This record gives sequence, C-alpha cells and structure tokens, in this order.
Amino acid sequence: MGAPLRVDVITIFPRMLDGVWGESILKRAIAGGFLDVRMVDLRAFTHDVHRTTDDRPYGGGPGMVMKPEPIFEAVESVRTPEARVILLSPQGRRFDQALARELAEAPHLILLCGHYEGVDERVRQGLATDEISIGDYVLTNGVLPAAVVVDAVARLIPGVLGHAESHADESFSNGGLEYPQYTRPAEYRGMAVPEILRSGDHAAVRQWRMGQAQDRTKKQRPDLLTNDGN
Ligand code: 9D3
Repeated sequence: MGAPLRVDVITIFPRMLDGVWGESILKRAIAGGFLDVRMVDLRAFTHDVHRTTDDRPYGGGPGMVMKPEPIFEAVESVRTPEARVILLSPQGRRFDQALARELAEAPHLILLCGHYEGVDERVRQGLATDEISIGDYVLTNGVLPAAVVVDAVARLIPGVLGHAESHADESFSNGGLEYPQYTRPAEYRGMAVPEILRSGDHAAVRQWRMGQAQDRTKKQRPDLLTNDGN
C-alpha cells in the first residue's frame, strides 16, 4: 500500500462533517491508512478581528462574495504539486462515477466549499483546477457535496472495499440499474419471493435478473441506456 489519498476540505463550517468520517467504510479507509481527510477552517486564514471571509460585490447587487485572500492562503497552506484544487459550486461540471474514478487517481484533493453567495472569480481564474457540482438542486453550501465526493472517491481506492463488495460492483455495473433482490422469509405480508429465484435453476435466475434489470432501467433511467454515467 502507498501513501493515503490526502484530502483537505476548506470551509467556514469545519465541524459540519463531524461524525461522517467515523462510520462505515470511510472510517475503515481512514483507520486502514488509505485516506487522510482534514477539515481546514477558512477563518483561520483571515487577518482582521472580525475574521471576515466575505464582502460586498463590486458593481453592486444583492448578497455577498467570498473574499479571495483567505481562500488563496488556505489553499497555499496545504497545497502539494500534484494536488487537484476543486471548487464545489452549482456551476461546476456534474459529478459522476467517471469523475470519481478520475479523482481516485490523484494523490491529493483540495476541496473548496462555496456558500450561498458567490466566490470571487479570481479563485476560479488563479487557484481552482476543477469546478464540480453534485447535481441540479440548490444546497446551502458545498460542504455536503465535499462529503459526497470524498465518499464516492474513497471506496474506489484499491484495498478500501473488501473482495465481496468490489466484486459485486463489477458484476452489477453494466451501466444500468440493479435487479430486485430478496432474502428470507419466502413470503412476507402476502408478498412472495418470485418462484424462479427458489427454483435452483441458476441459468434461469441469471436470465430473469438481466431482464428485470433492463426493464427497470428502461422505465426509471432510460438516460442510462444512451449515455454512460457509469
Ligand atoms: C443565486 C444563485 N445560486 C446558484 C444556483 C447561488 C448559490 C446557491 C447555492 C450559490 C451557492 C449555493 C450553495 N451550493 C453549493 O455551494 C454547491 C452545490 C449545490 O448547491 N448543488 C449541487 N452541488 C453543489 S456543489 C456546491
């Protein structure tokens, strides 16, 4: 195993993800030395008594804009030569599995969390190497998106998932949705497990599952059959 993937999350809400890193696969990835996540308090890089991180927009208009100086200094305090400096913002490239795979190859990710106000354009111009959105809905800030990116990337680091987990990944992901799954009991509240799954006919089971997965994808995610996205 090599060095852990280093991730620095720069935000004015450094406590917001307390609890996220201490559960489940992320906890294992960190404990196992695959992932090293640090929350960086943007306010530590202000120089005034009020610890100001935003200011009024040039040209006027409503709202505030995040100042460039604390952001540049925070990034420069953690940046390494190979780091990708990623601005999380609604205007970014849509995050998907292909981008997660790409980010999992980097040694160091710096995630800059925007807020419900703009970020000074010079952050895009002179600092960020990437700009990412996690989807078309409006959140209050980029901290949860940062957690989403870390979660999706961490499970792709070789060694983080167990064999069963990562094998399931490969055999499921034909780019479509998964087939219906059942466990015991064979009947529950009047709902029966399809007979074919209990027949012991493995070839028939395989065929049934493929058909179910295709029907489901056609009905719920037809976009997956044309695009990739996986
Ligand atoms: C008034 C225009 N708004 C853009 C739609 C401004 C705005 C809204 C919300 C600016 C920032 C935010 C906070 N969201 C994020 O920083 C964010 C986000 C999101 O809201 N949705 C999906 N992905 C992301 S990544 C960062």
